[in-house]
Amino acid sequence: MADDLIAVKTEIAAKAHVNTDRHRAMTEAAAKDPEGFWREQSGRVAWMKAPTKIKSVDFTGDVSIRWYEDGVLNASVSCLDRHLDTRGDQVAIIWEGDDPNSDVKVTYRDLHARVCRLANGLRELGVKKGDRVCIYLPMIVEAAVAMLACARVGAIHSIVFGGFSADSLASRIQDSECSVLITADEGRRGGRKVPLKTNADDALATCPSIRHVIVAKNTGGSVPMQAGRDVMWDDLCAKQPATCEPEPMGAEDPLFILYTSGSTGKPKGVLHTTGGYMVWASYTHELVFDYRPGEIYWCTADVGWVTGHTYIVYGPLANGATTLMFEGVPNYPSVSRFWEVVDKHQVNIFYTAPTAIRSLMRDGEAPVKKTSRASLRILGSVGEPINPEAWLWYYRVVGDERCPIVDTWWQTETGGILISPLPGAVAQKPGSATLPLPGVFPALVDGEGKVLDGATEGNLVLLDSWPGQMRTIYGDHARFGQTYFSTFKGMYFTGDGARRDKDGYYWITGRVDDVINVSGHRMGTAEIESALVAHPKVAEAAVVGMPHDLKGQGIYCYVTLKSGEEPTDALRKELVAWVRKEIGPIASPDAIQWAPGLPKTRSGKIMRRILRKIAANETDGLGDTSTLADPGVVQELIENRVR
Ligand code: 6R9
Repeated sequence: MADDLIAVKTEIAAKAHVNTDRHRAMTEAAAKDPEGFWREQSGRVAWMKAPTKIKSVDFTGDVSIRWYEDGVLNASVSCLDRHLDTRGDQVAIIWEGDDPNSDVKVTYRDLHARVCRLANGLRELGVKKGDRVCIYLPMIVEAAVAMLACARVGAIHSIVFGGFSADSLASRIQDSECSVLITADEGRRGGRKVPLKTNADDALATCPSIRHVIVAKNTGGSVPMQAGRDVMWDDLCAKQPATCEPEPMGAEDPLFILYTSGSTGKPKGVLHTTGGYMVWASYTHELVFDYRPGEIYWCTADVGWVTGHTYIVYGPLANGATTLMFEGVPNYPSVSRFWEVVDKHQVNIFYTAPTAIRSLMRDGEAPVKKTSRASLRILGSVGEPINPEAWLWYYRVVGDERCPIVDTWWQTETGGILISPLPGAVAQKPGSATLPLPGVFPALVDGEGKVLDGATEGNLVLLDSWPGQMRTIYGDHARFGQTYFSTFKGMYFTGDGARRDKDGYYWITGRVDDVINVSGHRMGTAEIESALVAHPKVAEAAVVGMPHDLKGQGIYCYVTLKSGEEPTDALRKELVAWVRKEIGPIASPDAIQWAPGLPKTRSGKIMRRILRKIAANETDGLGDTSTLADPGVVQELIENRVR
């Protein structure tokens, strides 16, 4: 792997919130006096009553995690009210539609009024502190308004990604017994319409807890409305006052639930609370993106994922930023879309996922190079390991070698970024998430939970809490302890494996359930994928273990070629030789299957569980494929399995 350091850029360091010296000082302070450090950082949010108790954490026994527990606040006040005097007329949200000719700008003052109107509407419908409200919306401004309106009245929002099916929506509503659903007539993505209200109606047939449905008008498509249950957003809000008393919330009162899949069982309702989460969102957004007032910041995630929660809505708005919300997709109407939007809105900070970068790489440099991108200052990556090849393309082609890349490692469970370079402080290595943020204490442990020192590889754990950590699985605290704290006693287990190099840099190798063992050699599938993707003809690759008589496990590779490349036997041999050369003979692929498409979740994560089954020829029990973006690719892969 490329271990070359890319030095901190002096022009970034000169003005950065955190330079190398400050990074060191903060890291030391947070380790020496965590109470003092986090007391100081708590000043980032607007408290109705400032906390005097800072931290109370026990990772053993029943597991109890509390931060700022006697503080009182309301998240919507931190995101809106406190900015009105200083930046009421500043744009809070730039909305860019799927259609390149549609955009909208919403100031902090407008956003505050819209949130207050909906909050009053929710109260009129009987929503009280602690009630659960499900949000099933496309990427429109109403999604942010709905989140903040729930926060304003103390309701716990549970967002379900607009690409999820009626069944997935129903099971999430049932699990947390939501009383209100906020949706829209239809969504729009890549020129196509998504029938949200119709899906919602299907889901609600099995959701007796829902008393009211609020329907935002988006496409204007006609949708059935059920009298007594359904109300149009505009009708509900038109009559409401533009101010609304915020509900005083204890720091440990829940802010939201977000469902995420684990390696077993049903999706878990990850629960985040108010005070610690808000401090974490603000702290990490400012430090990692080096956010400065006046800058335009764009995270391409969907609010249906945790990245959208923390880095489109709560973090940026808490910091008074201008945050861009994008309804569309990277390749519509053309593969230049991202960069055209960057130029159109003069985006300074751009945060996306490796899967998007890799797919755009397939089309070469020209669609990028025809745009200016001169406004860009910092680039970010999140969601999966970014292979050095994609990292370097992002760095050279998109950022013109001018913009540092922050490769941010974190999880739904962690609430916000834990491991990432700070652009003014940490030299980068392509493919490494580098160092923990000040106040984060990762470690690598062996299979028995023994902490390993120095340059090594192991299971990634966190030895102590941070304010943004999840507090429980909604309705199942026992499962919380079982899932995260029982594998290694007294530590939070991430489920990821990582390598740490001689400079203390972390290289996330992927979920440990993706680790394969070939003839006693442990290998990260991400490592082999990264080698494959480094080949000039390969666009994307997914690697899984398969049963092998001699070696225990063999290496099975699914390879998507770049447009125009021919899948030949000669190329297959070339790729085997290539991987042997890149990693070593132990990493010699046993099978390479040409894959026109890979089974991905709608958030772009490859579903390796399915690929492992196909490789193992266990295609009878493929399990739930309902969360796939395109279930059709699975059949294609089964038919062309390599024997
Ligand atoms: C934020 C988010 C979490 C899992 C995580 C890890 C992978 C995320 C990564 C990364 C390597 C990064 N992951 N960021 N792996 N480098 N920068 O994606 O949350 O959807 O819960 O996924 O994603 O495997 O454990 P979530």
